[in-house]
Amino acid sequence: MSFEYKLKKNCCDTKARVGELSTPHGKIDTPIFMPVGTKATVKSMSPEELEEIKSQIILSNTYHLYLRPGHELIEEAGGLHEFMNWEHPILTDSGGFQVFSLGDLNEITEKGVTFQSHLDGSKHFISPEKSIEIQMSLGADIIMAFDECAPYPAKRDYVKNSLERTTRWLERCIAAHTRDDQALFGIMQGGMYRDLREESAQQITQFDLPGYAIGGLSVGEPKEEMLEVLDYAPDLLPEDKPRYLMGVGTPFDLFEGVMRGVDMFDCVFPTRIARNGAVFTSHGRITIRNAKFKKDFTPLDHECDCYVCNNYTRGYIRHLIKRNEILGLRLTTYHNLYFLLDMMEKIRQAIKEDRFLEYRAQFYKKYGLEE
Ligand code: PRF
Ligand code: ZN
Repeated sequence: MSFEYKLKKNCCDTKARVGELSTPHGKIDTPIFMPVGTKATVKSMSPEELEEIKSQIILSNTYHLYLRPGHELIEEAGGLHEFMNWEHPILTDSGGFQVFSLGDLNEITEKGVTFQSHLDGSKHFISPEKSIEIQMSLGADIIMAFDECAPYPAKRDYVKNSLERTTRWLERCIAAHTRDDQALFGIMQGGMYRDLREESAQQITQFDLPGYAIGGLSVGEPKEEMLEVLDYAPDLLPEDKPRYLMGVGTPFDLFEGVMRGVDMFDCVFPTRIARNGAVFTSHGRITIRNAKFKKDFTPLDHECDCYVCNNYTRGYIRHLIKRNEILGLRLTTYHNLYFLLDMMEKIRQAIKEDRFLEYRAQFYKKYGLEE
């Protein structure tokens, strides 16, 4: 199977680039944002709606699907695409990060991680081999190596050990991975330490993989620290392979990541805030629960051309959200994802037409962001 990444155009004055990644379930235009469907569903969105807003690829989670309903069940259903009726590309995260952030961690050893389920306290063991086995059962187009993401802050020695273990685990992931219709991406770690990021990149790029991710960012560090790492981290990865910044996805982060050479992003942010009634608009984020929207019979964003903005008002959506009506969160989720995907489309177009910085400046000014 071909997992070709074609670099189509470099930005004239930043490290941004436009490319195309081919997978067995279709092509992905990069830079791309991947909506998160942790439990084999992007919360409240049907696959038809995801197509309507032009989602090209979605992300799902090994950790959650392994615990419930179980990867064997999904394999029996014909794999994740069949199970959830999504025929376009899917990426699964390895469970590495989720075990650390959600599970009650019992023990990390060279063999793997023992943890207790955040659902029922049951004990489990996930190793690099197990993560790959689960991800092969799920059958996503892109799967991730099982890594160890250091917390923030963490001492240099700790981070060094975890990045070196991540490399050894990557080697085991590669050995365990036998499906040639899946692309396995390696993950760079190294925390906020430049020399450790360099060491990690140097180690993981010794394996010729179809793509590489930057892990260990957006784990609680100040924004400036993340940007500092992003100033050099993407450059440590091959130019002719896609670069994926894991778990990052505010409008600001997307622009800043893209201009530093990142091609792929995922984040629960747009969908999570939507369920709390927070929505993106071209003039910044608003909280629709606010009393000032009670009799506002205009769309969520007057510049947005989505189904929600064409048919519903702020006042109505505020009422739905306040009354905990299901339709409320469906509409805010739909709009937020549309907004971000549309923004990424405009970013790709701007890079192609040599006006990325101009578009960024214009977006930031209206949205109320500082460059
Ligand atoms: N590793 C993995 N998944 C992740 C991360 C990571 O470091 C992050 C960090 N922001 C999000 N998701 N495997
Ligand atoms: Zn809209």
